[in-house]
Order: sequence, then structure tokens, then C-alpha cells
Amino acid sequence: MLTKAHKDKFAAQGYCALEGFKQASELEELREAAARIVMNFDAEGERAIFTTKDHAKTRDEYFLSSANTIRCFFEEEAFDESGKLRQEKALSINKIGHAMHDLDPVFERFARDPNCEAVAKGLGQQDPRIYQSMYIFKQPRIGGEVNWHQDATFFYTAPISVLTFWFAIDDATIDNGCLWVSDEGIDTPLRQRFCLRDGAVEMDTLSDAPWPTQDAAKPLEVEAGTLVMLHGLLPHYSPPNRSDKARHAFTLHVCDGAADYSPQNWIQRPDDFPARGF
Ligand SMILES: O=C(O)CCC(=O)C(=O)O
Repeated sequence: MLTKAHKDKFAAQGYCALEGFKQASELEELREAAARIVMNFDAEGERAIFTTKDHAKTRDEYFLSSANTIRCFFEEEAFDESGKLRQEKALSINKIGHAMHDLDPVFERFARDPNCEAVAKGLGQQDPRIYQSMYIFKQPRIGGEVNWHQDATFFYTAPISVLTFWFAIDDATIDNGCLWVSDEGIDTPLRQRFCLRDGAVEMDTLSDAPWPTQDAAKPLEVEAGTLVMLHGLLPHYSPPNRSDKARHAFTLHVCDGAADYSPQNWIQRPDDFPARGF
């Protein structure tokens, strides 16, 4: 499935798109599994964390302790001024993270696919290990922006090895907030590192290189079932979704076991719950 043209594009520009990588039935199975997790999510129990401004510390704890389990996160604009959901719960969740690939059989089956392993190895990894999964809803009307970033910021290895698998569950268009990538490729420094220190996380600045301007950004409009592969240094972002159509996506962040995984990365796996391959 990964052709020489994909490899050349990835080497030159830091990304490539494999159309028709997943079947419609696999996408539906994943969509249903995500809906089931949301249905079982106790929105009332977690509401305070997301609505009260002085809950930043609790919110950080909620985030950090989600590393090796399955949690739902609300969209920033999910609640109105009185703290009520603007849309039903199922249309208010920003994402589910971060260990479905290890803990939910449907997600595990979708992620641990020999075709994915072939892509990781074809793009240079010797010993791929899945550290993180996210189901991103990019909800109609309130789907939040994801700012410019590089994924090696969050998954630092020496040398840099992280690969992002981004599966389109819906068609992704400019209208519903598709990914945008830098046109300038990966000959660019890592700008930030997200570091765990004493149980809290901080964003360190490594380089003052500016983020690409909108003129240097390219939209990746892709059909459902496409797998987009991103290099850890490639700057990318996604704008808000103001359309009436959802833009679901599923992502995996995969590091090479042959590289040194930083003990400061926010996701640390204990010995009895190691990051495994495909
Ligand atoms: O799907 C999106 O909107 C952003 C995903 C992303 O940037 C990532 O997984 O690194």
C-alpha cells in the first residue's frame, strides 16, 4: 500500500496520504466504539473541571492521568455562560484519549493492523511502538482549533522518530476543519518540548523559528478512509469547524523503540503496561 511515491513525498515534504487505507465497515465500527465510550461517560461528574476557570490544576491532573487510560474531553465551547451544554453530550466531546489502542478491543483491532506496521517500517522505523491514541470529533459548529505544533514536541526521542497516523473517519474538507500542513517541509527546527517535571507539565521553547504563515500552509482535504502520515517535525494545525458537518479522525502516535524515548515525555508507560508494536 505504501508506494515509492508516498515514501518520496514523505521524505521531501514530511507527509503523505494513503487513500482507501481503511474500509467503510472499519470506520463505522470505530465510530460506534467511540459513541459507546461517550455514552458511558459521566458528563455531570466531570462538568466542573471543564466549566470553572480556577480549575486549571484539576484539569491538568485530569489530562495527565488520562495517559494510560480512556477519558473524554469536552470542546472548549461546549458549555454556555450558565454552564449548560450547548449541544447534546454526544456533540460536545472534543476527543477521547489516550490508550484505547491497548484497552478497547475495537480500537485495538483498528490500530494493530499489519498494514499499519508495514507503513511504519516503510517510513523507516525499526521497532514501532504505539504510545498514544486519540479519537478527535471536531464537532459541528463548536469543533475547536488545534494550534500549529510539531508532534515531536510531545513525543521526543533521540533521534526524532515519532510518526503520526491520522485516519479520516469522515471526509475532511476546508469547510469542516481539515488538517493544514506547512508547505516548507521538515527542514525546520523543533520549536517546543512538552516536559514532565515533578508531576506537572511545562512547555519549553527550543527555537524562536516562527510558525508558518497562512500563505505557507496547505490544506489536506481527504476522503474518509484515507491515512495521512506526518513526520514528527512537520508543523501542522487545524482550524475550528464552523460547519454543520462533523469531522471525526483517529490518530496514533508511534515512536521507534530503536530511539531513546525521553523520560520527560508526558506519557510514560510502567513496566507492566509497555508501549507495544502493531
Ligand atoms: O485532527 C486534528 O484536528 C489535529 C490532530 C493533530 O494535530 C495531531 O494528532 O497531532
